Amino acid sequence: MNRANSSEIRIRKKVSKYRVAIVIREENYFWFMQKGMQIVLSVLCVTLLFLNVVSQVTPIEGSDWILINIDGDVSSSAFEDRKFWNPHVYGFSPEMEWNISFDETVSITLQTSGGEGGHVATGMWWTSGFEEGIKIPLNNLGIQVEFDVKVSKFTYETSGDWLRIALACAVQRANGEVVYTELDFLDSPGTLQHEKGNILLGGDIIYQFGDVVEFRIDEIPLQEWRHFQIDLTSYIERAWKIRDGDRLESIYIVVESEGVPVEVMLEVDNLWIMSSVKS
Ligand SMILES: [Ca+2]
Repeated sequence: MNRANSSEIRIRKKVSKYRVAIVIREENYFWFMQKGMQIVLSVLCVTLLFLNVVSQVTPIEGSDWILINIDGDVSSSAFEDRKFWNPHVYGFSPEMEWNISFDETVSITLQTSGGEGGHVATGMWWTSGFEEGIKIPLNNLGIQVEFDVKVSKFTYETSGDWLRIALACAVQRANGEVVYTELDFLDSPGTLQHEKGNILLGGDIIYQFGDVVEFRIDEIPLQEWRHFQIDLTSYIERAWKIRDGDRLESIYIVVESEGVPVEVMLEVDNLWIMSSVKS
């Protein structure tokens, strides 16, 4: 058989005393190689996802964590809950519908029919949600955040649409400027391909521009409660390099979309913010 003209690749394998010849066609060989690569990549992705999830629920180094906020478990009257959780909407067209209600948990719904983008948000602001009623200096404190979330609806028209749900925080700097760090736990596919992010290059930044740095921390399934425990200081540090004079002014859950019909429903509970003096 002429080797050069052969479309077959011969692999010999020594098994014990016997020699076994496996003859496979080239196209099959490449098919096997491709499948093999797919399996290796899948295992890698699952492992990375597992490590990522585990890292979010591992207790954070530090002791004497002090609770910063009030009513994280939505246990007050609906009137009081609303005061502590500061629900609001920004942007969108007038025909959009949104609702944030309080009954043991926080329920958020958003329905848009196109037009302008915007966001709905609820969570803890220093003015009403923080126990001390002051912004928290970050230069010598670690901040961790815990919360439970269940998303029951997350629909958009096309995969190119821009829809995301995140835990976000605002930090005011010494010069008065406010910067935002967002940790997305559910994104539409289009969100993950933004030119101002590095997800396509294997990074975890969805968007970085101006006063926003947005990380991807998870992609949670629908209809299931998920618990998060997050070392927020490490993300703020990565995004902005914490400096003297930086003060935390809010931490909240936000649903953001831009200009297309979307429908979202989710519940949030047990949003607790804790601080600890850095050792
Ligand atoms: Ca509750």
